[in-house]
Amino acid sequence: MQNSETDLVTVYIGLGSNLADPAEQIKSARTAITHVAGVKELAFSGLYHSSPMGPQDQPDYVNAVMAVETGLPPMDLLRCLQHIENDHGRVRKAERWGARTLDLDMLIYDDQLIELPDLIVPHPGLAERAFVLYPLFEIAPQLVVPGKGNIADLLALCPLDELKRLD
Ligand code: PH2
Ligand code: MG
Ligand code: MG
Repeated sequence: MQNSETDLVTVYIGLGSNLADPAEQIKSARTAITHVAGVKELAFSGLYHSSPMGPQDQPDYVNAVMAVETGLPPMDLLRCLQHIENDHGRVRKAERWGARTLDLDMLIYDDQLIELPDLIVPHPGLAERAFVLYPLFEIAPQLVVPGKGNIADLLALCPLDELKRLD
């Protein structure tokens, strides 16, 4: 069932960048997301410095998590996020987990479990990634991740790695 305009849900979005002034990419993406019609910012975490997951011959990342309220259905919101990635010079390459100017991942969409060819929610890597869990916990310490459990429990099982909050 699709959401009507009056049926608003909370969505968590993971932001990441490791090219072309990552902190500025994240801040600019925040502004762009806030300007999408039908999307309202609820919360934005601090910026976190993280070592790369995947290929190690790439720069460190800046990561953050944002909560928004929206009536947009998941695939419509995904298309908007992909559009913003493209506007930030995102070049899609074959290498998995390679460097990128901007990555916007839909982490959680309301209480839904979504398994579509182009969209799996909650994000499959969420529970294993310190650079997602810690900023998510910062803005939603009481969150229950659909199908996965309490954020605090997930966090307790996830090593901090080299994650550092930037101020
Ligand atoms: N994103 C990736 C690959 N590796 N590493 C960190 N630290 N942060 C990311 O956001 C990240 C990554 C592909 O989406
Ligand atoms: Mg990603
Ligand atoms: Mg992505």
